Amino acid sequence: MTEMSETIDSSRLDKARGLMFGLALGDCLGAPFEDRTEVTHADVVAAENATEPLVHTDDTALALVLARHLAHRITEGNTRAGEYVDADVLAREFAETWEAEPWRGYGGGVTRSFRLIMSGTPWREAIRAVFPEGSFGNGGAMRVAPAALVGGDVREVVELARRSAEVTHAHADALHGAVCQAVAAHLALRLSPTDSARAREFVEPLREVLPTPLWREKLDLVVELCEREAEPGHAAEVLGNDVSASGSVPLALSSFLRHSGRPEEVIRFAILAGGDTDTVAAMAGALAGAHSGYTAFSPHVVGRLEAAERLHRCAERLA
Ligand code: AR6
Ligand code: MG
Repeated sequence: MTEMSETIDSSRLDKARGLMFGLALGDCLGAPFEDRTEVTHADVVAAENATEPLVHTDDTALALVLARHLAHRITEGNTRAGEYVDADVLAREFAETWEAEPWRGYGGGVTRSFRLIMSGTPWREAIRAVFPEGSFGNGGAMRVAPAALVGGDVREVVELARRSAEVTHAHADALHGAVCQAVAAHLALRLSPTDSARAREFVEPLREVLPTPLWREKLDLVVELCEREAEPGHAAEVLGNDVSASGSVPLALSSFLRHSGRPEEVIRFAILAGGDTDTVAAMAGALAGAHSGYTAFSPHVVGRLEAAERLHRCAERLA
């Protein structure tokens, strides 16, 4: 191996680790602050500096399932991105993971779908039995970032995002949310850690894959808020901070773009914006880690993650 390819491989691995650890870190640090009001910067820093293990929620649990699924499908010899997701198997793996640890904070709708799947209902029927128009929750987007590690280009990443999300989230806005988050992760992986992301340029490719007035308006607002250096509370008022995909994915993107190059600040911004803090911070953290890499996080805080070993293994297999 030449010196150059060694450098490329080590930066690829650092970014893959950064994506996985950033997701888990945002989830774990954000979880205790969900729906709390009047949280300060000092509260979040105190949570970072504490010493107890960091316990994750459904966001990290299902991202690990997707990462393992993708790694397994590729190892089995599937060579086209369309084959990296076996929807029937993935739906079953998500449901089994819920059944093993139902206390991780799953949404009410997916809980009912997973119960139906475990009792033998095919996933397509199960999810329509719960919400006939499909769930518009952010569950497809919160776990999607590992897809960006295996999709070779935007088209493949879009396909993987949709296929991995639709087994639980069939509503068009949930799918748009997953596509937005996955393509943003793809772009963050390709951006040098020494360059900061420029909001207006960064969202251009996202506009191409999100051809609806709602999402294009959200992207315009993301750019405007970044350029005005809006505070987290104001960004949440404008973009939303709830459990819907359209009310949370843009806020995560905005957190990343506002502080790109400073991953701890990205996660703090997402948490200070309030609402569904674990999921917004998980999505923002995945983008920040994909951009800045694992080595940009404090060793103290990543060392406290409950799933640290599994996150390392998944990143190594997918990188
Ligand atoms: N009609 C009405 N309400 C809906 C609909 C719909 N079509 N879709 C979603 N909801 P869910 P998630 C509401 O259950 O997206 C966890 O804390 C409904 O109230 O599909 O996987 C995660 O960590 C439903 O219970 O779950 C995320 O933070 C809720 O949206 C968050 O929940 C969530 O949709 C979302 O998880
Ligand atoms: Mg959660």
